[in-house]
Amino acid sequence: MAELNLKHKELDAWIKEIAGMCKPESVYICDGSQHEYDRFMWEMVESGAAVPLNPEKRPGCYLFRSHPSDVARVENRTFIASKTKEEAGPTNNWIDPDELKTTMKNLYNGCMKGRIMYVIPFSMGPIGSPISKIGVEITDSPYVVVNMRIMTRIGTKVIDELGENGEFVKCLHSVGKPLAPGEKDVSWPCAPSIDQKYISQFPEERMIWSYGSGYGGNALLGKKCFALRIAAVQARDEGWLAEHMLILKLTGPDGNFKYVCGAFPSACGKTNLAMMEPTIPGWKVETVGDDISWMKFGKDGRLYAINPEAGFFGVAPGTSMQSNPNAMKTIQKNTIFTNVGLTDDGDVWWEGIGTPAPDHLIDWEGNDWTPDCGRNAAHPNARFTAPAYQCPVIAPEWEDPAGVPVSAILVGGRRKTTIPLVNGSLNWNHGIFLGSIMGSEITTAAITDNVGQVRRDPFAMLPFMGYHAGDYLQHWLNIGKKSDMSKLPRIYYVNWFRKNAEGKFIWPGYGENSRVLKWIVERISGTGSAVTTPIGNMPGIGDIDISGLDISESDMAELLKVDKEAWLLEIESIKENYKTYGDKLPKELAEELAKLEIALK
Ligand code: O2Y
Ligand code: MN
Repeated sequence: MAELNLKHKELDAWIKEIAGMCKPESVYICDGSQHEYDRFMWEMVESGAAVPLNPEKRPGCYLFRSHPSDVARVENRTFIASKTKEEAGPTNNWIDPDELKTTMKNLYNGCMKGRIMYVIPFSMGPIGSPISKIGVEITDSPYVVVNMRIMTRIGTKVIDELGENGEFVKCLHSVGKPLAPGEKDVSWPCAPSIDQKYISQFPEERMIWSYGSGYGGNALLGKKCFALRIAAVQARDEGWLAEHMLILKLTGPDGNFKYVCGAFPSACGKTNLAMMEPTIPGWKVETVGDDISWMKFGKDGRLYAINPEAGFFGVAPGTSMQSNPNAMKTIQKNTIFTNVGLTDDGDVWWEGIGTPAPDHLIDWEGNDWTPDCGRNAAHPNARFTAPAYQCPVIAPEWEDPAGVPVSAILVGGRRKTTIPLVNGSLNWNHGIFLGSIMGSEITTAAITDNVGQVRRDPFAMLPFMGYHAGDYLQHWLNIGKKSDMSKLPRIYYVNWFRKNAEGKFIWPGYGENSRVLKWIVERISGTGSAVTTPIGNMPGIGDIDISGLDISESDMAELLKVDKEAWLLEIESIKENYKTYGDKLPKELAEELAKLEIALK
């Protein structure tokens, strides 16, 4: 510790304080170099934590297998420790911050014994952009370091950007598995029981403490913890938006382009949409981001978005050359795979990859696997971590520090009935209303009692709002009040997942979704037509370009129908959901709901 003497005194003092509490064997400040990354990878290969993949098939790629108890974000162990329970609201787990700190300090005390404490200075967004923010993650996991190097911009250049007193978010992480003298490490250390895991956000202090898990969103603290939960609070206080949205660039045959953001809950094909290959001739989609969008006002009064991340942490199962060819090309090299199958020739395989299952492989738990063994080769939440610059359709301006001007925001969910293929908002408040009611039908067998019910997930932010959900929606409404509404993005509610009476999807989805994007761009550009309905501005039959698509007129009519009976039931369900907000339900949203009911009757 004696050699540590950073010119940023607050950072220097914090590192020393954490080292004093966690008692690591040594402290290492990451410089972010390729050499450093390669060294950590090889150390993990040597220790048995990582498997290098066949360099002829997947150059620069590695496979990790997590502990079977540590495979996904743990929402029931995720806490918003604001000063009062009221500030965290009804949709977050709240613990008094002092009580939580006492509990966690006990866990942190000596938790890094026998391990190296890595200090990762990182920037969310291009270094130096007025929209970017800096964090420093302290962790005892080298797996976290290598993933953070792909997912964010890390190292000495970030320390330089911080200067002597730059602002940063303190992010502390430990896998929660100290080593006794001489004890051999396991390949995926983590806390032994679920109730020892804590993913804690302290919004007022802009601070994150994570303990016990080494996986994804629990451990890569720049992503959900900072870029959404803490940034949402910063955005509220500073007048901008930190959202769970993809950002894409859509260019038409005339060369004109628009930027579109999109909020979707999980299992709606968000990464696929962000990298989509349009089926309509002459149209092109390029990716700016696949998961998170930070939007701030430019001098011209428009909202400009950056992708605060530098990589993709995508779900592997289901990703194929058919569902997402550009993701498949992105992960060809320099990619970290977690919890996928390992083929006998050193490649990866997962369910839904689009190639036949090999006769034998090693599954995500490290066991022999054959197609008839009755188990999955990959965990359903297996992931790839890949650099965004490797994406063949990354937009050239994806790292523009000024961000990209947003013309439209999509909101959507997975709904087999009621919600049409696309519905345009009537105005800003109506758009926020659409964002507030979005969600997906519950399909998981884990929640059998509720199968078929809608889990409302406003702007896909339910697990990521760092404060009261009612205040969050009010912030969106206030953004409208403070600005020239004519310059704000238009909001569209889309639903790719309508089913017919036989239970089959009516709309083909994937690249065909470009037909809906085309209509949206035509609307924003003032050339597309629409009909005003009780629920919003919708395409009339014939307004969506279906040339070359094998879909009947009656199916299109079904996709674009306003099903009055179903909407009246929907209204009852929305009313029920709105009760969650108590007296924090924004009055503008109650008014929108009342207007909708009147319009439908
Ligand atoms: O399971 C995890 O820890 C990852 S969660 C995740 C990863 C990438 C993008 N989105 C998500 C999410 O939960 O929304
Ligand atoms: Mn996400």
